[in-house]
Amino acid sequence: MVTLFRAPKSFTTEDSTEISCHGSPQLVQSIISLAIKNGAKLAYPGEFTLRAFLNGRLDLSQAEAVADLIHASSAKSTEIALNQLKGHFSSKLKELRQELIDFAALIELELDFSEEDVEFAHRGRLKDLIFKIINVINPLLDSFRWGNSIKEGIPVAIIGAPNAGKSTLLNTILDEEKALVSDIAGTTRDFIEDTLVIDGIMFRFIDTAGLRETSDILEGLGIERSRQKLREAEIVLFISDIHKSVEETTAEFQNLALTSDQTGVILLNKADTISAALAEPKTQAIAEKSGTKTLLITAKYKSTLQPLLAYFSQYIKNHNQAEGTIISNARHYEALEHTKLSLEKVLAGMDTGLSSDFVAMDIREALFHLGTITGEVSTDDLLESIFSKFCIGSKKNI
Ligand SMILES: Nc1nc2c(ncn2[C@@H]2O[C@H](COP(=O)(O)OP(=O)(O)O)[C@@H](O)[C@H]2O)c(=O)[nH]1
Ligand SMILES: [Mg+2]
Repeated sequence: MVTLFRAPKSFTTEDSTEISCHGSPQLVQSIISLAIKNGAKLAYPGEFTLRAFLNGRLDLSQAEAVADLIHASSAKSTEIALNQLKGHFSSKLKELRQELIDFAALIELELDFSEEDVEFAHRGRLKDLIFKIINVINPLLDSFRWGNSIKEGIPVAIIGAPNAGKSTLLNTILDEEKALVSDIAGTTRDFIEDTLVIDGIMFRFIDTAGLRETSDILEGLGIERSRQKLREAEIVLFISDIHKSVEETTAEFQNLALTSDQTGVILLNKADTISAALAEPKTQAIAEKSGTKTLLITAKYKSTLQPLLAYFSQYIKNHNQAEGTIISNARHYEALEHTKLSLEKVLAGMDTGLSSDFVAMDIREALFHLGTITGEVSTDDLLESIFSKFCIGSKKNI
């Protein structure tokens, strides 16, 4: 079936057609070949969206949202991409940018009359505008850490001594025999990673090689990777045998030296091999001594992991509370940060009585960075790096 879209009422605003057919690759291939034989050419990655952008159908951040939507792996990342696609975020930025452009024009006008010492641009109002823009930028910058976690998946490292039950835990959480489990210490050498969506948010669970001193070179390399995964994680599940002493487990956990950005949970494993009368007071004691959430589990049995899964749900709830737009795009984050720095330079310049031409330069710089987000300012390199990531279309440079 062929659908015809007449310009400008199409995605790219150009005349276009879509062909719908049954999904067998062979069938699709022969239709494509037939089209090419009749003068069609293959689209480059992201070419349709690039055309939509160049023809003014979408701005750049909306075009990026299309790519995010294609790659979205959870309900929440879909929601963020859709919000960005709707353009509230970019229209707000465009509005502020326009106000700033108006001021820049006035200041530049002053430069033409520099002999006469006139002031067209009211400095107090310019300051107000800059504070207003910074107040819009700040919460966006703050939202990025969470936004990025939603997009890439929240990294959860499973850390602990050999044979603590890390691989068993991974397998039980995933409901899959993903990692090899054995009673031979040092079984897991490289890290193993898989994702699971909980309450609309993707988590990346990373099983690692057990931390210990070793003379085995391969195991040593694995342990080095464990430490790297530990540093990169947002949540660290520290798993330890319930038979270990309160002091030992607490000290090992504290040795991980988690940063203030990271959240740790202590999991005391192999509850099935000890009486509850012994295990429960011990769990209590470790929780108190470490000041960290501590759960008693039997990694082999999913039913014992309910409190852990509830913990993840609560973690999501706490982070989702923040209102407003969430940014998940590293490029936007960087551009906003640069905008803020330039605006702070404008403020500092005005406070120290810097001459108008320098103030104007800093405003131009802020306008540039702000403009790169929505694509009012763009270069071929930038467009290429964005649209080549669409991964749909023939693999050739734009
Ligand atoms: N009884 C019992 N054994 C467990 C439990 N979790 C793991 N194990 C055993 O402990 C050994 C080491 O487990 P593994 O997951 O490979 O530990 P890792 O080295 O930390 O990855 C294996 O023999 C597992 O069967 C548990 O909850 N209860
Ligand atoms: Mg293992």
